[in-house]
Amino acid sequence: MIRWLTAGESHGECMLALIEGLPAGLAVDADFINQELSRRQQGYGRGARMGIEKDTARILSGIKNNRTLGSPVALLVPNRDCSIDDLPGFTAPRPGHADLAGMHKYDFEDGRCVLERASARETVARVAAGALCKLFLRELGITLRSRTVSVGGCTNRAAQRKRIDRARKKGDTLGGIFEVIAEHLPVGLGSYVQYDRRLDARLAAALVSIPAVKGVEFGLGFAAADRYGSQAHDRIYYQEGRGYYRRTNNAGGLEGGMTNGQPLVCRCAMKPIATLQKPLPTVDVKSKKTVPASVQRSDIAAVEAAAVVGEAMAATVLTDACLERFGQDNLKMIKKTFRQA
Ligand code: EPS
Repeated sequence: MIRWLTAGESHGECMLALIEGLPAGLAVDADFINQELSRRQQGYGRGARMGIEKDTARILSGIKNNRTLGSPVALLVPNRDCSIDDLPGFTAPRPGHADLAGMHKYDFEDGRCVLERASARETVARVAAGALCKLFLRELGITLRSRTVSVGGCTNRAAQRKRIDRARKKGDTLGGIFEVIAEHLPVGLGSYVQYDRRLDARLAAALVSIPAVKGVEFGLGFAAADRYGSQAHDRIYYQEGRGYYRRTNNAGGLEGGMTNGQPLVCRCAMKPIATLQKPLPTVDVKSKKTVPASVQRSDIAAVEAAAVVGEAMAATVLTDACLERFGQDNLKMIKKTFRQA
């Protein structure tokens, strides 16, 4: 089992990931981790911060000569903008952000005390941790990719850009839908025997934890609810040499909370970014008067970046499920068990 946590404030010194449970003997490709961090920074509609940062990870522990030791791996990504103590506070919580509930919960008068940790900048650490998991999965031949399905309802790339430009002009923001696909998965990751072992439940929890993600579906997802069973389920075929196979993948690679050998297809709906340059009205927590919400530097849309975070989150869950099924201690043994399964 892997256990992992992140630490770091958006404008603090750094973002950190601490991952325990990766097997010994895994080659750690630092360039790959940095490529993943760079992918997270891309996308049309990102904010000015992405021009400031050049996210690069330092591996602080858990490796010797670039191979994992089985001990906890700590990854550190410095923040170039580390002005946390100099940034102004605010008392006008942004609708849709963590500000108001966070101020109430932790007894802060200043919304910045919430913003700093609630910021989607935290996903830097998730992508770093996810990159390590991807390296592990790659050893078993399992690959992950993603794509942006839509932004603000537009599926065409040119239309998405136009929509983002229009949102920027209006001081507004957009959300969208992204898809994460994992391929070459073995049959039987996860289990039907207990609710918390179902792989779809574990993936959904991981994906919906991404800031602004409000919905997750697998395969046909919500659309399956409108179909006859005969038109929703994937027929099973068998061929000598090939084994069992399907001609459709409406289930998105999961049946009974387990992988069925088909590509895993998860789709996530992301709400529009909560920081608007032309802010919504809110209530000032000091004066209790109606005021415009606090305006912060932010993204217009970040669906492309969220898709990379989605890959990382899915990679952590799939790594966990593989370790559960094929062993935990060292890569050599895991690969051997994997081949025999
Ligand atoms: C982000 C860093 C943040 C935001 C954005 C994502 O940096 P800053 O606040 O300094 O501009 O650009 O965060 C949000 C949109 C949010 O709502 O928290 C990043 O690294 O991804």
